[in-house]
Amino acid sequence: MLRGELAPGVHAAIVPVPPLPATDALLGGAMTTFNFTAAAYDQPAPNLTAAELAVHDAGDVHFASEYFPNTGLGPQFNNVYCQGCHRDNGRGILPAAGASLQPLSMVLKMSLPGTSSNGGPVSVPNFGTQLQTRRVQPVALEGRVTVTHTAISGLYGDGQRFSLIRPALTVVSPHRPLPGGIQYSPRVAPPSIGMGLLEAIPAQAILALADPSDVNGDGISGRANTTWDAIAQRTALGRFGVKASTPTIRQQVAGAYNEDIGVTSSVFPAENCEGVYAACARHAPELADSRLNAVTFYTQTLGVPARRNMNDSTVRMGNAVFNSIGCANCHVSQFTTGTLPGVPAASNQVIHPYTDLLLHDMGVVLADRRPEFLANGQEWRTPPLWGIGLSQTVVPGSGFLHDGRARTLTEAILWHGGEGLSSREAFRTLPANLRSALVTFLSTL
Ligand code: HEC
Ligand code: HEC
Ligand SMILES: [Ca+2]
Ligand SMILES: [Ca+2]
Ligand SMILES: [Ca+2]
Repeated sequence: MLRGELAPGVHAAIVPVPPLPATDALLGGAMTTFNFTAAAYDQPAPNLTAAELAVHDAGDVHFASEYFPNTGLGPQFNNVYCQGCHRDNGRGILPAAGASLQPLSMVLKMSLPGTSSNGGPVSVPNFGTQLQTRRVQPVALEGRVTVTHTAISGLYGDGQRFSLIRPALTVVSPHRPLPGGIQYSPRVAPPSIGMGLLEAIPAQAILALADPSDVNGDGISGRANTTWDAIAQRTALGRFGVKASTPTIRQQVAGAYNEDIGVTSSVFPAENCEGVYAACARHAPELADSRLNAVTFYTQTLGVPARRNMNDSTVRMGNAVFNSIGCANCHVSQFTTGTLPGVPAASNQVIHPYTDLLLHDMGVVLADRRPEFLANGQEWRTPPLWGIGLSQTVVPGSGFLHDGRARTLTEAILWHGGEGLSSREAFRTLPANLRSALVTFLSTL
């Protein structure tokens, strides 16, 4: 028997979860929304006051406003606005194989081995910690990226075949020679819904789930990331980004303006290319604090779509499979938020994000081999699963996992390794009807 394979007869023991009370459909508590169209991720939380909604709407406008060289764009950047990567707050897209096109809605992080003075990744001289694939003339282009895909196939327990694709990104035509030993991490933009609620989860509730040396012996050893709070200038629990290396939404947003769009702010006043070209020299911040505040508030107050068809019998069966094969050990279904200063709408809510916000070793096949603060090269933060069934409605063609390699929810599960291997193996060896029930359940989140 493969590790994690269910003992014969266990399938029969999986019975549908009982019908759930209607309130369980409110994944985002009072921030839950009921638009299930392509605009599903672009809804303000319904519990904002009129004054809050006005700030949210101002942030929405900025999120979708393009930058130009005369408004601060670049000189080195990946995209001209937030919306370019998080289309309608949805996911980025992994470029097709063979294309030497720019991966516009994904970024390639890069660093040298070791840790910087604040505990984070070490900058690559002349490149920093992210490759910008666009630039404003006459500044040189940091480099281009080409994408290749390798096909991998495998078999389900019942002999049915599946195939996966594993992408690789390569830097070509770098503006300066690349030193040896660079660690790269390709990442597609994740959805940006429900962020205020994740920020409002009390740190103790997250830390309580950490089990770094697997004391309870369930094979799951989630660890919290401890990162650098650039605003408070101290170490802090990380929650955001695919390795939970960012402590707050404000820092995530200011960081995105800086690295992704080339726009400086009071939080990050240096251009991402400072010291490399004259056009990158220090100048007054390009982003007004009022705009940073509005985009931060906007991102914190996007609603989360409600669950659909929760009490359908197949969905209840899929939910039972989710619980019984260990998915819920990392994709933790329920938290109660604490108080998030300035965002009362996100405070004191019972939510169902399906994440523990902890880092897990997901095995060599998903590894980027690039540490980020305490996260090692095989660890990733459990992503929230709320809204995941609408991801491809919001952005057709978008995939799953940190680099967008999984074309379907099924493929996302099949890529789980490391601490997720026993769940993955249990899934792989389930009868087809139970595999399908699990995926149906995910598609209702
Ligand atoms: C070039 C593409 C790109 C642009 C432009 C971009 N992002 Fe992102 N965004 C990403 C990627 C990639 C990540 C994951 C980053 C990481 O793991 O460190 C991310 C992460 C995030 C997250 C955290 C999501 C989570 O689940 O933790 C938020 C919030 C966010 N972006 C908001 C914004 C905002 C607001 C803007 C505009 C100021 C913006 N992004 C611009 C690509 C982009
Ligand atoms: C050990 C913890 C763990 C377990 C157990 C686990 N997951 Fe995950 N899951 C993760 C992590 C971490 C990722 C992100 C990996 C990456 O991006 O490379 C992830 C990613 C996913 C994604 C893609 C999410 C996205 O936004 O792209 C889906 C879907 C998913 N898991 C479903 C499941 C299901 C279903 C199960 C049970 C069969 C399961 N997971 C078991 C930790 C876990
Ligand atoms: Ca600039
Ligand atoms: Ca750079
Ligand atoms: Ca454990």
